[in-house]
Amino acid sequence: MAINENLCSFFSFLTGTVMAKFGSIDYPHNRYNPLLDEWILVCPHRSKRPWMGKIEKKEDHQNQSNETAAGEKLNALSPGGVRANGIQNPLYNSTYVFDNDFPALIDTDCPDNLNIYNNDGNQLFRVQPARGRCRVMCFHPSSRLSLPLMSIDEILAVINAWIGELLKLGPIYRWVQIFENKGAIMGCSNPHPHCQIWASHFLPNIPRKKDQQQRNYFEKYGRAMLWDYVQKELSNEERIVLKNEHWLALVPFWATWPFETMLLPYHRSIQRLNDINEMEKKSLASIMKGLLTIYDNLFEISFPYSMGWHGAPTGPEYFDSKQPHWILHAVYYPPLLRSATIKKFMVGYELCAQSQRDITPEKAAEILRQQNPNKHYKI
Ligand code: H2U
Repeated sequence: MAINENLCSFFSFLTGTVMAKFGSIDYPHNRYNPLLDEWILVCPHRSKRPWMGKIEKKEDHQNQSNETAAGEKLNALSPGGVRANGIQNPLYNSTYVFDNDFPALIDTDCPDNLNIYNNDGNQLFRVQPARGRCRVMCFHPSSRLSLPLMSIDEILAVINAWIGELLKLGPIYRWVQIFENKGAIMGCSNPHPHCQIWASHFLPNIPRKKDQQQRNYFEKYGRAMLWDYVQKELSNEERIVLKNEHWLALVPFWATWPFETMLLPYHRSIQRLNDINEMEKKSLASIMKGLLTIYDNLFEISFPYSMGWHGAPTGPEYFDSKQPHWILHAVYYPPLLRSATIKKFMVGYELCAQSQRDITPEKAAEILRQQNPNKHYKI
């Protein structure tokens, strides 16, 4: 029964006006992601396939979302909450940032020469030290509020706290990854609204690739890749979900996840979060609220995703230098596909060969645009 309901609602989603308007690319094709130098296989006709696989429980999202009574109980991230190591949080009334009690990266004196695996200099067994610092940021004192349910000023406080962390960690670390895992389906371990910050002395794979690709483009054309990309998107608009005076939320041409979006500035070239002015911060808070409200309204759940900020790399040599090949952007990767209960799995062909998606980015953008960014389904 649940399977049929899900299929029916998804078919009606994709048929009618949406299908008629964007029915032109209805055959399999590969799309290029210039930021990562990768191809994505797009198979729109596959949206029609029956689903006999895993159906997530809708209540799972709700139980693990931060809006239930369960989430209200004092937990380790709440004001006054006692953390796993016995430390009690202060009674904070806005954002609160602390060093992760279980950090993946630490700044201890790991030896530079880790040659136990390749003491003959063999290139097939390379090891490098990995040092860094991990932080946790609580967005709000209430466990019941996710970002789209917060006020603009409360989201602004989160943006300011992100910038504060970047200003503190950026001069020291080569990369400062701010990311939010939302929902248990994305591996989030705590329902209190929060994100993490992992700062490392090395440039991780994805930013390293993005840095190289954008640099190559800049050297060839004398303009930032994402600047050119955004101007093209503005002239067409079919992948744009939301726009305000400074920011654009769109489903990238090369999106991999069904309702993946990218948030980026379009009025001027901005390299990093700490480059944005007060007006831009406020309009960023506003577009974040709108985009996340759209996400929640789509399946009427607290929408799960992993999001992260990507801006010009940092570190002692680079923090104060201009890196005009970069444009700041946030990426949102939600796992849900057909409904609140059907998840897209990146397995099989995706793991063994290449990322693949069914619904086209244009259809995904159209579906997201149909949601009201100004009214959350819960309010
Ligand atoms: P996630 O929900 O994305 O897993 O992030 C929660 C982080 O909070 C996680 O990295 C940390 C976990 O290590 N944490 C503490 O540092 N102390 C605690 O007492 C609970 C959770």
